[in-house]
Amino acid sequence: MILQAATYGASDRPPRGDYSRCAPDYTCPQNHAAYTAADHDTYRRLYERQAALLPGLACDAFIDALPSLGVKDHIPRFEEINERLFKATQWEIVAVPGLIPEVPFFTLLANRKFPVTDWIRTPAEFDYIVEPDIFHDLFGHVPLLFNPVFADYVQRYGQGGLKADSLGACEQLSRLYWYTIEFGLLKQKDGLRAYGAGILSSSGELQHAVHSPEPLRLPLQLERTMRTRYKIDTYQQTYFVIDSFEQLFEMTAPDFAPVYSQVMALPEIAANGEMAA
Ligand code: HBI
Ligand code: FE
Repeated sequence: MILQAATYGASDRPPRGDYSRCAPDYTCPQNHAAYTAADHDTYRRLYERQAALLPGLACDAFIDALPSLGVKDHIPRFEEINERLFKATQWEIVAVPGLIPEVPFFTLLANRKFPVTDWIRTPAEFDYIVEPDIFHDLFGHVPLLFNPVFADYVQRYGQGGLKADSLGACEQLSRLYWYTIEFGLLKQKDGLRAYGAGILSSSGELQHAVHSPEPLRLPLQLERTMRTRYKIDTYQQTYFVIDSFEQLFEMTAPDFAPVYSQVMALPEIAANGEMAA
């Protein structure tokens, strides 16, 4: 069975994972014995550096939940995280070889299963990697799945994705994913903080997203967000800000079908906020 992997946007590099060994739902076993000492050391160094950058930049909910991720000095076993995660919010993480197509991805989320890439970047890619690896997925995405409100939003997003696919609106919905779950900012009483996994797992973008004067920072608004394109290999030029995770959850309550038709009738907006001509 040839399983084609999804790629973010227009990345033209072949997928890195070994898709030949995953099940039809794209999940595969986490072969923990296959990780090398260098892999474990890369994870330890990434975790150490990133955790030190969080104070004042990551949202409180993330900082509070991070210890639930467990071991820091080597790559964790998914089943150990799942024991805690399932008790907390009935979610579990499943290993995948890397990016997977939209519908299998949405289907896993709709069933409270988060796909976590099972390979880690090479030491040479310590500072930057285009594809999401196990560190991006574990450190960036998994802690907030311990937060009940956020966890319910992610499941609702998956359910919405299956509907979006039937309406041909995957691109519009993937922008919502990109500008919330991957690159979202949250307004706290003590200032702006990151909650998006792409920011939280990046050593450079964390500071940029919260403090740089360059990017546009707009209130999250369904139509505007769904019209705004994104770039996968640069810091974001636009960030969308929410007041609370409850706001995210409530926003996904209505049926998106009318929103999609409204958005598709309007011109797209460039990543830097410029209206397409
Ligand atoms: N696959 N493993 C994995 N992880 C993701 O975050 C992911 C994906 N496939 C598609 C995708 N994200 C985005 O296009 C979502 O907007 C659907
Ligand atoms: Fe991600």
